[in-house]
Amino acid sequence: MITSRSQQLFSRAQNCMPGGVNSPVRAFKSVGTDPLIMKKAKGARMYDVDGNEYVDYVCSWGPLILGHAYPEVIDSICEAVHHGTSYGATCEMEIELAQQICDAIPSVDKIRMVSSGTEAAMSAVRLARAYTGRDKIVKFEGCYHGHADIFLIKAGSGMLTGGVPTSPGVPLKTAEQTLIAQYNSLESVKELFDQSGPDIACVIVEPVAGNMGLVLPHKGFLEGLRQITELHGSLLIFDEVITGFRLTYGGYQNIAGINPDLTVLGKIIGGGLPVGAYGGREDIMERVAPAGDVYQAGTLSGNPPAMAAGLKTLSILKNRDCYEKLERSGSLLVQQIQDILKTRGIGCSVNSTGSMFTVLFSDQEVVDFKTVMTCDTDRFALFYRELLNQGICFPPSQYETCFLSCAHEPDDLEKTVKAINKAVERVL
Ligand code: KE4
Repeated sequence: MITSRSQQLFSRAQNCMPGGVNSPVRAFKSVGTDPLIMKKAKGARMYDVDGNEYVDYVCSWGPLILGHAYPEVIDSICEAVHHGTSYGATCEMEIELAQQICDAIPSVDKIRMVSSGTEAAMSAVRLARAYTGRDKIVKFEGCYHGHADIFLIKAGSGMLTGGVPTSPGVPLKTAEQTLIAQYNSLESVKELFDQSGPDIACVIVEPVAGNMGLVLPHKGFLEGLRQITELHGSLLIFDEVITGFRLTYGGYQNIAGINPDLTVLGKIIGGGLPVGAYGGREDIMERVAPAGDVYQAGTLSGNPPAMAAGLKTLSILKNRDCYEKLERSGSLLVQQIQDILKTRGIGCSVNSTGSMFTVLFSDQEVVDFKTVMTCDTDRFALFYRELLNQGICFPPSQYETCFLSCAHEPDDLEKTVKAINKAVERVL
């Protein structure tokens, strides 16, 4: 049920913003309804401009692991801004946050703060190219690393040729430098290295894929990437923008016991303010200007309020039993969704880990881009709108991941299960 004030504001937005949004997925295009315009949020709840209340599973696409407007985070931001919003010079808090992250993720010796995940991922690839002296990169179909040209590439015919641009504006010459492999297929990676090994600077991967719906790495997949890249002298980059501090106090790499050469971070480390970061082995990071010759810069990199939000968020995650609560809530909710789906027969499943899950409308197990493409997105759209009408706000796309926060309480989960039960009855 889209409310009238949302519609009024959305039509105004369309007069001055492309598609009426500042990021495409927010336009709700794939779920067949106009987007909601939000007015405020607190804990696990969001409120649109007409005062409709929603249990929120977007969590700003991952950053708000503590929940919306977490008092101690807000207090830290307020305290920081009273001393100025940006100095254009180093402040103590960015040193502190850098150290906290390096202490939490063993593979990260040094780290550079930037202002978005895209900036972090594109800078990590530039660094890998400089460090190896090679131009090609390998990414996986269905993985997303932000909107830099090098990442907006779909596999061309056959996986061994250079990609073709997905988005207009990406030069063919750029696209040809990006090779596309299939997630969970070491075979597809080996083939690319057989063809172009000496030219491949890096493999960049989401260790748990969150941008084609949630897809978990098969046993041995990530370890295989580590071996292949080592064998060929390429770098392994873990894009942990979603998974960084989401599943444990550190990266998914801490859980998997794998040391990538570079790690890309964002979302949670900014506590809801714009922060990205890339870090890794000292000998690689020392190539970044001004220590080295690989240029990268940013006006608001390391700004005090964003650092304050990130520092407070990480210190709360580190010192309280957040991950136990997130794990408990996640497995309880997913179990109840699976129980509902069992009564409905085929056509729907749940991929999940910790506080991340996606309800997938396919009768196949979703393990990569090819299988996620078997999802019935019309059914998902119907399911989505049914949930929305009952005050549950999932990410508006089949190809995204739901996030729980520490603020989701039993009554939020009960409300969600009831709504899903009703929505599934209508859809399946
Ligand atoms: P940003 O530039 O949006 O801060 O981060 C890009 C990025 C990089 N790597 C991964 C694994 C990511 O998931 C993202 C951004 N995630 C999307 C949603 N899945 C952000 C939401 C949006 O684009 O509006």
